[in-house]
Amino acid sequence: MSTPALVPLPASLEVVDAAGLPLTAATAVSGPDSDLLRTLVATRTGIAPAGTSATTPTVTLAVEPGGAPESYRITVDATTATVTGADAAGLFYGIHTLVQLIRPAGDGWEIPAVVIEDAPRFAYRGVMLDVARHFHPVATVTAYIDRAASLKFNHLHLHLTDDQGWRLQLRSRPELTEKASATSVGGDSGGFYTQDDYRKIVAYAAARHMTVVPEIDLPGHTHAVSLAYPDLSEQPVISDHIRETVREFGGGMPENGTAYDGMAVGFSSLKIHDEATYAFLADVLGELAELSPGPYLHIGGDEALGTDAADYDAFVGRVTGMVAGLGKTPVAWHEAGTAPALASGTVGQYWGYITPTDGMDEKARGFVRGGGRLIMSPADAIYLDMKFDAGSPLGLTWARGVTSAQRAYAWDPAAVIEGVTDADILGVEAPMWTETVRTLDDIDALAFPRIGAAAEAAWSPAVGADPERTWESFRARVGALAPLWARSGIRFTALPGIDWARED
Ligand code: TNX
Repeated sequence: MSTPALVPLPASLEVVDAAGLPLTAATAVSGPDSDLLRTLVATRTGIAPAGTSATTPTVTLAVEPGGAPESYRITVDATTATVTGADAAGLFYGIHTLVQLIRPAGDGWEIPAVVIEDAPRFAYRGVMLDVARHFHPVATVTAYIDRAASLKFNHLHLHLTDDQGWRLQLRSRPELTEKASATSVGGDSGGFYTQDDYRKIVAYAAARHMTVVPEIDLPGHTHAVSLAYPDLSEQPVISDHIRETVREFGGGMPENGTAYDGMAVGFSSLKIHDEATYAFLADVLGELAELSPGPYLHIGGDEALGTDAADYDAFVGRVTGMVAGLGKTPVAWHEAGTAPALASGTVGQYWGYITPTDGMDEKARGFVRGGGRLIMSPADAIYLDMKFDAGSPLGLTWARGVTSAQRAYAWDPAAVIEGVTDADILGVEAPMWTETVRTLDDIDALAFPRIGAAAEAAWSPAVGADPERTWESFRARVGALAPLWARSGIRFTALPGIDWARED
């Protein structure tokens, strides 16, 4: 009997040498989230299990408090499958594991006989979606939430603002979306979320045990602000990098007060010595904190290339303090780790390479020294917007060129930054920047299957702690998910090196 193929790999899986549970229209389902399981089984098999509890076989779902947060246990034999979560999230993840277990048997379907005990390695397991470079409507965001939640991700980081657009309507500053949301990269159309849209996203995520982490990128990546509030913005700093990007990718030179639809980074900055900037940020961050029930508020901080280093440090010190004052935990990209006055407990997001360059590791360690922890997003491993095929129009290549599924897999979060161990790591996040990404199909094509590697880095035992935590094992396991993904409408890319399963 072949070993069940699960992604992310569970903490423990025992295959029992016995008959599995037949899955038919007569199979009964009972307990909390029965409807979710029925829907997922119907998507996977075309059969909706509609038996009553008096009939066998039976799937029993339950929550029994006591275990680790988000943990669950599954036992399957010929008459009963039981999924027991330590909490509602644990049950939710157990249900998704059970669905991955479903396999064809004869003319029908079965769940193989197993015992699984599972719990996450890291508490924070994130995906990021850039809705600024290209605006993505609510339906795309909720579809991505479903995809990510099924792989046990529990945070959705929304990159809500950048040079190209401001995507969240604010009551205190309505001019932002009125004047700075109309376009996307390449002259594509823009858009923004109304407050109701944003609340809908937050609620949809929460119902799938995901917390939204909103980001307002500061003090750079703020060209859009100049369309609404020209007085708050410095003039663009035009560097060789900007000229090169314009040569390579087209688009005009950034000009304050005019929408920017190119792909250059690092030219914009808010005025750091003007108190009006902080009055603006008090409104923006205050309203964002009020709209966002989650504990985190991301203030960006990346690539402020035109900003003087001392000014930058002073700015992120002050702004992380403002966020802490709102009762939220600030999160910032790793550059902010240089700031001596960073609010204590600020979380850093590392986006350097798996072998750090240019002192990025030292910047990241600054957060740990400040009593905070790190989110690991190494660009050359799990930036989902890196090109998987030189010939595809999708994706970029700056993080060590065209990538592969194996490169996305072969790293461990605790082996990237010297001195940073599991205790210093809050979790792992896979960002999706959208300069080249316009649709859900584009998102799927880039994210799948590499998002599976990110899920495994975030959830599964460390590399070396389990004999199945290898590329050889992953390439077989992730390939076995192809029928589930196809039936779920996920337009994944059949990357080379993976044994893609077929089911006719
Ligand atoms: C770098 S990594 C950026 C983004 C770009 C991305 C494209 C980081 C924090 N900033 O502004 O969209 O590269 O891959």
